Parts: sequence; C-alpha cells; structure tokens
Amino acid sequence: MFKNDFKEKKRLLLRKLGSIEHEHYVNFILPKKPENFTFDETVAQLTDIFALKMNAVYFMRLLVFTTSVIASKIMISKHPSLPLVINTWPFVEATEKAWSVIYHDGGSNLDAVEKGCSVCEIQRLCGDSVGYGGHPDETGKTTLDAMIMDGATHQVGSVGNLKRVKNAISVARAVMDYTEHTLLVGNDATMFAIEMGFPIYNLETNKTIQEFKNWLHNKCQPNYRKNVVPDHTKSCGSYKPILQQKFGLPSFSHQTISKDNHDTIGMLVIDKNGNIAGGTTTNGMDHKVPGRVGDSPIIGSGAYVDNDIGGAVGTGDGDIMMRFVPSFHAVHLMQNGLSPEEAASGALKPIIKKYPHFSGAIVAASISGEYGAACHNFGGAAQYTVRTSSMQNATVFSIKCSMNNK
Ligand code: SD4
Repeated sequence: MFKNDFKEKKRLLLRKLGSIEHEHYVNFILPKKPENFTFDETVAQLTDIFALKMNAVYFMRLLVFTTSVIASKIMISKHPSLPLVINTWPFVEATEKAWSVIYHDGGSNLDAVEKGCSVCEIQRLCGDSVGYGGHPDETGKTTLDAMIMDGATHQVGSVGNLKRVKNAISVARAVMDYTEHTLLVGNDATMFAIEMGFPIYNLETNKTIQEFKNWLHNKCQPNYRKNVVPDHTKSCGSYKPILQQKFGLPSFSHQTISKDNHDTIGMLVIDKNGNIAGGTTTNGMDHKVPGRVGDSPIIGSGAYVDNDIGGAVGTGDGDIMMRFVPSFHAVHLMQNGLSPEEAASGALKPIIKKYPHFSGAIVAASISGEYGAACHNFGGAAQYTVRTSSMQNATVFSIKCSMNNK
C-alpha cells in the first residue's frame, strides 16, 4: 500500500518533471523546507516550469528534494482520497451502496462492487440496460452478462447470456468463489446458479413484452444482421447467408447506441489499503441475436484491474469495443505513466480509427485514487460517478466526448 502510493506519486512527479532543466527555478525552490510544501503545491510549482531549463546536477538535487516532500506528505496521510468508488453513468444509488459497504459496513472491495452493481440489477435503479425487464433479444427474452475481478489475486468470475436469474454479478462472484473457471454461459450458467442457490425468475416484464411486440410489428427493425436473405433492413428472419458475396470493409451502421440503450454499469472500488476490484453488469443490446455475449463479461474488455497499477471499465458498443480489449489497454497505458484520463482516451483511439461511428466510454482509476474518463460519440457527452473520503456524497462528472463528425 505504502509502496504503491509512493510509486504512483513519484511517477506523477517524474512525468511532470520530464523536461525541467533550468537552474533559475531550482534556485527558487531549493531554499524552501520540505515541511513547508504540500504535494499539490509542489506539483503545481513544478508544472509551471515545464518550459524552463536546468543542468543535470540541479535536476538531481530537485529530484531528491521533491522525493523528500512526497515522503513527508505520505507520512501524514497514506491515501488521502481512498477508499474510492467510481462507476459509469450517473448511477448514484449504486455508487452510494458500494460506498456504504466499503466505508461503513466493513465489507471488502469485491463485496462493494457486487452489492453496488446489484442495486442496478435488483432494484432496477439504472435504467433499462441493466438487469431484468429490459432489452429483449430477437426472441423476446432478456439475458444478462456480468463479471467481477479482484486486482490483488487476478481472480475473475464471469457469466454471459445468463437466463432466468436476476443476480448476474452475484452469479459471476460465485463462479469466482466456487469454481476454478472464469466464464460460464447460457443455460449451463443458469444451472450452475440454481445449484448455488440463486432463485429463478422470468426476466421479462410487461414493458419488455410490449417492446418486443412493437419491434416485431416494425418488421424487426433495427437488428444486428448483415449479408443475409431476406434483406434484414426490411424483414424479420429466419435468415440465410448470402453466398458468394464479396464482403467489404467492416461496417457498423445498422443500430447504434442510443440514450435508452447505453447504460451498462462498470464499477471500480479501491479500499483504503490500495486493493482494487472491478465489475460490470448489463443486459446487453436491444434485440440482439440470441446467444450474443457482449464486452461486459469479457476480461480486459468490460473491466480490468491490477493492484500494481489500477483499473478500467468500459461501456458502449460492446461488439466493437471487445475487439480492442480497451480496459486492459487503458490499464497498460497507466502502467506506462499516463494519467487515468489520458489512458482512457488512449484506449479509445485505436477503436475510433477503425470504427469512427461507434459510441463508447472508458472510466479509469490509478491505484492511488487518481481517476478520469474519456468517451466517443454518445451524442457528445457521457457521465461517471465518484465517491471518495473527501466527498460528502456521490458526485456525477460530465465529460465531453470526441465525435466522429468533428
Ligand atoms: C454491451 N457494452 O453489451 C454493453 C452495452 C453497454 O452501455 O455498455 N451499454 O455491448
């Protein structure tokens, strides 16, 4: 914990110090005593001198000095902003639940992720994209994807295309806790859930059934088929492949993420000792092809955490995003010294290059509690929610998304 915090702060300073080479500023800063500085002030002052120059001897002295400032700061407060709960979208109830588990109830970071995400699944407080009663597939059934990951042990439990069980993230936790496997899918995942004592329900509500009827009435539009007969843009199936067709470049134009279609929860929780856990839960895409599993239960795509670095979670067009394992990518970029916001943005770049029309966001946090996010499309904006020990309540942050037409 101490080591991680120290390493992270040192990394931050080194990043900011990168091009400092100026004697004048060093002379200005050195006479002051370490105890007169706070970490933030030091960083702010160092940031001001990016453009200045100094020789190598002074650079080393400055490094020793700033290191002592960090050390004195750490002795006062090891993790000033931990614990941390951060999740996609303005799902304040989920954030608060996770916070109360980790901060008030003495639960673990995994308990906090599980119980926080369960608020969306069971109480249905996070819109139609999470849990039962939303987004029927082509046959009118709602199915669930979820995962949970432990940054200390690298253990993961995951379920895809889970049917007739509401508690998807808890079943994912059971996969982690009671099997040597990582991912279970479909009816067999349901059988496992029953064996573990989870109750069985219909996941469809009157609203789901009505939505499905409307879709059928609208000739099954929109849908996720391509290169089939009859023409999927005009008719329902069953479909057959078009043979001997020369397929062009990858496309993603049929059905894009809309306001009602984009609210998967991805959550990261870091406890006060610097242990991170992450999780996701979703019912995936509206009118998906039966059997479809999205990015949310796929390790490195929907979420990825590592106690030595931090974590990231994703939301958006999962069929596209999972091809780039963006959560893993963001964590890897943080390991290389990027801030969480820079890492989130960096992980979206290769996706944007190949699929400029996709919508997606990555939310990331370093192990010391620095956090940030980046998004693409989503109509220009996305939100994420945070709670730390320095906040009175969960706080929603809005971010501007890059757009394919700008
Ligand atoms: C999926 N990524 O199943 C999910 C959907 C989503 O915000 O995130 N919506 O593709």
